[in-house]
Amino acid sequence: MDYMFNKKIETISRNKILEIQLKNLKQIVHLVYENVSFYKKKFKELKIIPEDIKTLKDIRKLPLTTKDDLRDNAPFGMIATSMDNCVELHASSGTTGIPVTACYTPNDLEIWSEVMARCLSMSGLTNKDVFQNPIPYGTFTGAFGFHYGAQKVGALVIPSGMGQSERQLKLMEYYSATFISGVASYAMRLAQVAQSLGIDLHRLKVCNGLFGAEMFTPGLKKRIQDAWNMDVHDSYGLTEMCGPGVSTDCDVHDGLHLWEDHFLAEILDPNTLEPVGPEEEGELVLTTLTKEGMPLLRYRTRDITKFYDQKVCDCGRTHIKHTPIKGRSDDMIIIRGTNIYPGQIESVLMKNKAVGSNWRMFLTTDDNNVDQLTVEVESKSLLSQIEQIALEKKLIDDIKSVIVFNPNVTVLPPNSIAQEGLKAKRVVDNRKKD
Ligand code: DLL
Repeated sequence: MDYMFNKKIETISRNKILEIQLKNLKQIVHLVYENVSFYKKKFKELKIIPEDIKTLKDIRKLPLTTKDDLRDNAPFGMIATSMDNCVELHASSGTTGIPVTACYTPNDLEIWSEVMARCLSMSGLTNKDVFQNPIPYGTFTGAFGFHYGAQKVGALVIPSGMGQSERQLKLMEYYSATFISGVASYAMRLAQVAQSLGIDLHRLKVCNGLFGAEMFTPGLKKRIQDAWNMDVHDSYGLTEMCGPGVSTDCDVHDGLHLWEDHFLAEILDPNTLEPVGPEEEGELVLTTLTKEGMPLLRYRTRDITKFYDQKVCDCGRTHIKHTPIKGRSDDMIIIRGTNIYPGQIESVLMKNKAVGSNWRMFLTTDDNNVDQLTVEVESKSLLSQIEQIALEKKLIDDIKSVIVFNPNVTVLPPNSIAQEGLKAKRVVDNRKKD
């Protein structure tokens, strides 16, 4: 069974967790009310004061916070302390406009390291490991979160940064790396590069990996496991909370433990904004309980998941578990009246052994004004024309069974879909908008 970085807090009783949450919630509510004009205004509009928060259920009286609120107050309008107290800044990639900026006090960095150390230990990292971190070091939270956490565990960190796949593989071999991290799709990209260079990944010493930052279906997880012959864990997080470090799956591999002493989680119906029923799916909404730099109340993550009802896991941890993120509510595509998450397509593709790991989907409108879906996917190895046509037919049938109508499928040779940017871009929507 996996090692616990902070056994006392990871196995603390449910009653105690709730007690800590209430105490911290009251404090954070005071902090933002007194220091962030955005929240002071919201409290006035809602006719509430911090003293109205008497129980955890009272959280529902508090305002929700959205990415637009953060953008409207960018870059530093949501900071709850003097800038003199902040020592580090990170920002989300800002693919859709103004980046979200978060500032950290020394205590925020300490807590970030602690939650990441818990996630990494849960995934098997110890002070005997050589930890390679192939994530870009920069304003993206990924590299620093893993770096701080791995050092806190006491592992030897190789800050290899991202890119230059051949160099990454050589470093792994040269320094006998035992544990790697990264953006989920990059682990598969590295495996493909290794194959084309004739490097046998099973000969490397790497036996554990913790990945995340984007859609991470069980199918892709299994692919990475098999390609690298290692145990793979799923790491979830977002810049607005700290970066990676919010939750990770334990060795039971059935749900991700979310650190409830630092984050208070709710799952709401994204349309009604009411809490969903037990084990029902909805949008994850998070409140930071201990942050000083940029504490947030009820932040709408847009990430779709559900909680498990079971409170104590076989691993002994008491912190709540959620299912792997199914997708973002803003990623859901409605095509010919059917709701599709890209993850559903990926799940079908990853089940097929002839399929490689890179894929994307195009949405277009044909001359009759009907929406069309085309899935482009790489094959695992070079195929003959007959094999290619057979695979395309098979994938059309398999995808149809999930989305009801016939998609177009094009199978491409290995390594032919170029990846731009840090996170894989799976959906290209070129439909006519009227
Ligand atoms: O991606 C933080 C991170 C870095 C997490 C490295 C894990 C590993 P952002 O760039 O702010 O932060 O993007 C956050 O990415 O709201 C999810 O939609 C998505 N995401 C992150 N982790 C996962 C995961 C980092 N494990 C957004 N599974 C989140 C699915 C994920 N989606």
